[in-house]
Amino acid sequence: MKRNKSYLILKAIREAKKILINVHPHADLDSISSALAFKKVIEQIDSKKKILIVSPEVIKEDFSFLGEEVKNIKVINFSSFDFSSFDLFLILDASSDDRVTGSKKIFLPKSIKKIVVDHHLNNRIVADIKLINEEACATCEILFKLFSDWQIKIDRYLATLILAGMVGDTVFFRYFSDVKNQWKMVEKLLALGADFDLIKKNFFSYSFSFVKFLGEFLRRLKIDEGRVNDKKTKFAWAAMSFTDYQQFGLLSTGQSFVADLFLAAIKEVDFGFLILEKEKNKLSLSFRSKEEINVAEIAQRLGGGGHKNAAGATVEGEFEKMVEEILKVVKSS
Ligand SMILES: [Mn+2]
Repeated sequence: MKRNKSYLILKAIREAKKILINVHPHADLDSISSALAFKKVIEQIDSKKKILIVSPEVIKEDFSFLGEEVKNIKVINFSSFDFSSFDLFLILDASSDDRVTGSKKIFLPKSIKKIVVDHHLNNRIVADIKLINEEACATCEILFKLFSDWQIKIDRYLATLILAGMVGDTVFFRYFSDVKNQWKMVEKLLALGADFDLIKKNFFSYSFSFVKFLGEFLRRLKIDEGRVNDKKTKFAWAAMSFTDYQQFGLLSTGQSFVADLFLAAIKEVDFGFLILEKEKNKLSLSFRSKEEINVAEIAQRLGGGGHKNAAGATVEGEFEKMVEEILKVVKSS
C-alpha cells in the first residue's frame, strides 16, 4: 500500500461532510461491492457523514443479495445532477469519465474534489488523488488493503462484500493476477467470516431467458484470423443486433458474463469478442484473451479500455456497418 496516498485519502474523507460514491454503468459485483464497502467504512469512521451512492443506470435485481443498501443506490443523470452540495466524490472501479457517467458526451464535474481508486489499465480520470493498482484483481482488493491500513474492523458483512468483488472480477477465481497472494487474501476474508456460500449461490444463478440468450450467442460464434503486433492470431467472435437481442426481454445484457465464461476458454483461439447492440446504434464490445494477447490495446483503438485479458468498448453507428469497422480494426491491430 502506498502509505502516503492511503493517509491522504483518509484525511480527505475525514474533512468531507457530504460524499458521493459511484457505481459504474453495467454495474458488476466489484463496482457495487466496492461502493457499499466504502460507504460502510466511512460510516464506521464517522457516523455523521452523509454518503450517497449514485449510478447512471438502474441496478439489476440480481445484486440484492449484497444487502438492503443496494436499494438506496440512487440513479442519476450526470448531466443534470446538482453536485454543489457534495464536497467529495469517490470514484471506484472506473478508468474514464464515461465509465462513471454512462455517456461519452457527459463529463465529470470539475468543481468537486475527486478521489479515484481503480485497477484498470490507463486510468484517464482527472482527480485530486489517484490510487491505481493495475495488478489488483479487483477494486475490492485495493480497498481491502486500504481498510487494513486504516485499521478498520472488518466484520462478516464487509468481508463478504470484498470477497464478492474479487469473485466477480476473477470470474470465480479463474483470473487471478497474483495467484499466491490473492488466494491468501481470500483465506483472510474467509477467516473474517465472509459468506462464501451466499456469493456462490448468487453467482451461479441465471434466468431461463439469459441461458437462451447465452445459447444464441454461442451458436453465432465464428473463428477468424488477424494480426496482433505483427503476429498471426486467431479469434472467435459473434454479434447480435438490437432487434435480435430485444426478443430475449432481458433487463441487463449479461454480455460480459457470456464473454467471461467462454471466450478465452476456446482452445483454437488467442482471443475473442462479442458485439451486442444494446440500444439502437449503440454497440457494446467485450474482449477476452489468453495470457499473451493484450486486448485492452485493441479496445483502446475502438475508444474503450480495460485490462490486458479482459476489455471493453462502446461504439456508435449503424449495426452492420459498425460490425465491419470493428472487424477491420481487430484484424489489423
Ligand atoms: Mn473491477
